[in-house]
Formats: sequence, C-alpha cells, structure tokens
Amino acid sequence: MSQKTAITKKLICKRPTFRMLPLGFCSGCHYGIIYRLLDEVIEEMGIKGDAICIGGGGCSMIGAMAMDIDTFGGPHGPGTAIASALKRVSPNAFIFAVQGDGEQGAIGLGSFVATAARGENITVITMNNACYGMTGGQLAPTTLLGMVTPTTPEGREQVMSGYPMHGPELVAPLKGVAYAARGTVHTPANRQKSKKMLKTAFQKQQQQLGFGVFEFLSACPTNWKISPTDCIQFIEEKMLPEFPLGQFKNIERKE
Ligand SMILES: Cc1ncc(C[n+]2csc(CCOP(=O)(O)OP(=O)(O)O)c2C)c(N)n1
Ligand code: SF4
Repeated sequence: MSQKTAITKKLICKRPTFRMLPLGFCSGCHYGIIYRLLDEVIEEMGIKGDAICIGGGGCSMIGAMAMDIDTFGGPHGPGTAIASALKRVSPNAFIFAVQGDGEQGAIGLGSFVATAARGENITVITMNNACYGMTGGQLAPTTLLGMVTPTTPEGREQVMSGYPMHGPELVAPLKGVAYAARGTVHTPANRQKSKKMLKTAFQKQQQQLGFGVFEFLSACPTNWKISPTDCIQFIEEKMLPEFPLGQFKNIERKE
C-alpha cells in the first residue's frame, strides 16, 4: 500500500473578482502586476464601491480605464489637482490618482507638490519606469544618469539634463504629507512588500491623515530595448542604487 503524503496548501493570493477588460501592456511590462496589486488591495479593503481612480496621459492610463470602478480620464499632468477637486466635492469617496513618472515630475510637478503641501486627503500612485513610456521612451525627470533615450542618445548627463528626480523623497518633508514610500514588483518578495506598503498608503486616506504617495519602480522592456529578464537585472543593478525602497514618511496622527 502506497503511503500518502499530506500536502498543506496555503493561499498566498487569489484572482481579484473585478476587472472589466484585459490589460493591453507590452510583454514584460510591470504595469500589469502593479494593477493586479491595486485590484487586490481595493478588494481586500472593501473600498470598491467608494473608489474613484484618476488616470493621466501615458501607459498607466490603460490599466486605470480597465478597472471596474469609477474612473476619471484626466489630461497628462494635472491628475493630483483633479483628485483634490473630486475629494473636496465627494469627501466620502476614496480618491487615488495614477501617474507616470514623466507626468508627475515634469508637466504635473507643480500640481503634485502643491497638492502634497496642501495636505489633500488623497493617494497618488506613481509608475517609475525612468522614461516617457507611451511616447517612445524619451528622457523623463527620473531617467538615470548615463541612460540612453531617444532624446539623450549619448546617455543622460547632468550638465545638460540635470539629476534624476525622486518624487516621494521630494514631498516627504512637507507637513501635509502623511505617507511617502517606494516599492518594486520585480521579485515575488518585493511584490508582497509593496502590497503591504500600498495598503498602508491607502489606509492613511481612510484615517484622514493627509496626502499619500507610493511609487512603484517598473520595467519598460519596449523602450529600454532589453528583454523582460534583463529588465529585472536592470532594476536590481541600476534602479535600486538610485531609487531606494522603503518608507520615507509614515505618520500615525496629524500634528
Ligand atoms: C498636455 C500633454 N502633453 C503631452 C502629451 C503627450 N504625452 C502623452 S503620454 C506622455 C508621456 C508619458 O510618460 P509618463 O508620464 O512617464 O507615463 P508612462 O507612459 O511611462 O506610463 C506624453 C508626453 C499629452 N498627451 N498631453
Ligand atoms: S511602453 Fe513601456 S510602460 Fe508602456 S506598456 Fe509598453 S513596456 Fe509598459
């Protein structure tokens, strides 16, 4: 008689029950994983009925528009201003804006910093792929020094294009900011850590503590022109030294 081995199964994550459309991201893009995390967190927190997502211009918009929640398709740049207005007229709604790093750090920078300084009770999710993804990979404020893009064919150099910008660290010292952090999804362990931080960022809004920002590092194989596997190595070796992971601010109560 064969001996049966008992197998204990532990559910680590399950498929979210809502998503209207399939996601049309390039193969190897991390945006799909990030949206999956957003789906999971929204479902686990039970905020689906109250949530409104503001998408901007850029690839991140593709995922925002495919969520089965209320969405607002804002123009490229002022997503945080739109989110502020929506929160003021619907204070009981759960408002989050999704922005590309290009959008947030360039055309939308004034709005991003002003919204943080005002301490608007909203959450901003940033997708940092170190370039303007949708329009062909041009230089963004987050592009790494030495990184080749169509607008920096010799690689970004500081004298002409400045240093890379760090969104969460930039606004963390402002009094209106309740939460500022960065994560990545390029390994399963980091995916789980990021999920935890994303949930914390969302909880700050529920607790009415003020502005929250959570930045995801994300691969863009199409514009980086390397394979999805090499993208993981690129994040590990090039992005992490420039963009440290973790929480830069996490307040428990307002001053
Ligand atoms: C006002 C305005 N300026 C410029 C554009 C063109 N545009 C569309 S997407 C984009 C860049 C997107 O890059 P990023 O914000 O980093 O988002 P990603 O595509 O990488 O997610 C630009 C410049 C636009 N749609 N509207
Ligand atoms: S262009 Fe880059 S960011 Fe946009 S969907 Fe493709 S891989 Fe993702």
